[in-house]
Amino acid sequence: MKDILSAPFMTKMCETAANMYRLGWDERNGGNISLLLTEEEVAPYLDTTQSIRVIPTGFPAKELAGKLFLVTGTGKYFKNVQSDPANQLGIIRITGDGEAAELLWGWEDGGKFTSELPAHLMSHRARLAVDPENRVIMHSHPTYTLAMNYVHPLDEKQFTHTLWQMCTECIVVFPDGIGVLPWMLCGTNEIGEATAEKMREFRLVVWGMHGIYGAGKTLDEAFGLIETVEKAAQIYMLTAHLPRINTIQDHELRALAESFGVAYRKDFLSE
Ligand code: 2HA
Ligand code: ZN
Repeated sequence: MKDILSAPFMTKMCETAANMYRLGWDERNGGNISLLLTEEEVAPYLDTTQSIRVIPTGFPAKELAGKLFLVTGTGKYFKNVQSDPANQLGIIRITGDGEAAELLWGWEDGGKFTSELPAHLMSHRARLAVDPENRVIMHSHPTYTLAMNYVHPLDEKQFTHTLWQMCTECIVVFPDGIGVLPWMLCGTNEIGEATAEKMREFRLVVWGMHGIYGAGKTLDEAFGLIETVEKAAQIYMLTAHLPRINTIQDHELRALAESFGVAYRKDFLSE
């Protein structure tokens, strides 16, 4: 077997968590990531028939039975992922009945998956139904995005529109817009179900006054979505209290989306 710490999925996960920490999105144990792995990419590094322990998930995910995920651990700090992956991360396989996770690697100190596993698994299920290539669900607490939650209406049309206006590239990067949930209790099946419902329509979902979820085919795609939202939110927060004398007009946003050929939320622009 090859050294699993050298596997591309592992090094990329560590690099991504390190970048998220460096950008201030994941203080203390804030944030979590799950990456869907294929048997083929794991096989050279791990005997996937060897289960270390079985951990109940607390909800059924039958559609994901047998699937492998690399996941961040509950109570673990993103700050430490790169230097200590075997305690911070785990590779799990969803059991045949969909109600538990077999630990195949990681959490060597007895740890387990993120408390937000319901939101992650339900979101994977929702994204896979619309995009069979989706592999990543990512959650974090980016500073300016969160700040904006306190001073801007938590309405998905208005929230998306404001961010589209903040950087020319926004409508090209997230033409599908941003779903917005009100403040809800985190770590529950309810917020997981609500997130997954939004994920049928959006790759980005704001958890009101908590943080953001991003989905993508790769870690870079999910990261890049959140990074672009955060950049736009930063510009909003740097300018919201100042008189606005210039703005990108809706006809210009439309021209951008048409020129780049992206499927954008036309109903998020005025006529
Ligand atoms: O895992 O971010 O939402 C820590 C969190 C919970
Ligand atoms: Zn959180």
